[in-house]
Amino acid sequence: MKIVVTGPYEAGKSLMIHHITNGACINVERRGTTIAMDHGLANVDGMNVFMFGTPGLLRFRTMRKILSEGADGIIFVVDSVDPESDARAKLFFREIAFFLPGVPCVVAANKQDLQESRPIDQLRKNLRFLAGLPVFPVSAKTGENVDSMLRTLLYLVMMQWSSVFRKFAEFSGDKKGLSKLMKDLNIDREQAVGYLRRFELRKLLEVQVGDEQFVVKDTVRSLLENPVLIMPR
Ligand SMILES: Nc1nc2c(ncn2[C@@H]2O[C@H](COP(=O)(O)OP(=O)(O)OP(=O)(O)O)[C@@H](O)[C@H]2O)c(=O)[nH]1
Ligand SMILES: [Mg+2]
Repeated sequence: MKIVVTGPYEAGKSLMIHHITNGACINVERRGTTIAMDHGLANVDGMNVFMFGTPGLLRFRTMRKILSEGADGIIFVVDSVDPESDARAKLFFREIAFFLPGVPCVVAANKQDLQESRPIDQLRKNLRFLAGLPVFPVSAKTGENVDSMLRTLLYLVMMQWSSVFRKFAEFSGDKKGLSKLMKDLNIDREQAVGYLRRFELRKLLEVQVGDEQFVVKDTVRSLLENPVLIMPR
């Protein structure tokens, strides 16, 4: 999956990616401020999760647009401590909703390890755009709640793709996999091949014999059939 982590300056996006990827990430930064991107790979129950962090300075909008392209899910990070970042959070939220309409999103109310952090109820009052979104009190520093938040997002993403994923799992290894996918989902060849490319790139499956046959990776098969397995236990 491709997950984009965005939000205002200094909210904790880079530290969040560092935690999620166990340090297996890069941050293109200058004096602690991300100027291009964070990128890293996490593995959740055998599923590859490609993490992309955006710069938090307003002027890097083009970079955020490029990084957001084709993302399957969004982690929107807000600073629970600093009320001065609220106005920027609002702008950034409007921006990501424009780049990625309809893409599942969870909100990380970050820095909850600090005593002066605002509780979720207070944040919901200050940041009206949070209405209707799942908000998780987290700390990128201690890692508190980060895993639950990520798993919930992955669940929401897989639910959005559940009809497609179920068919992938059903026709995995079938010599006429692509044709059956087209027929059952009532889509044309171009769209079906588009799905194959998308999920091949995300390492959920391998395409063989032209595009006719595909094989879902063993490690993710049960997840694609039953997304609830990824939810926090
Ligand atoms: N106490 C505490 N500090 C945090 C937490 N998350 C981030 N920080 C600190 O906040 C500062 C900014 O963190 P970054 O991860 O660089 O924030 P960012 O959103 O990537 O910042 P930009 O890329 O510049 O927009 C750093 O000093 C972090 O150590 C947290 O959960 N708790
Ligand atoms: Mg950063």
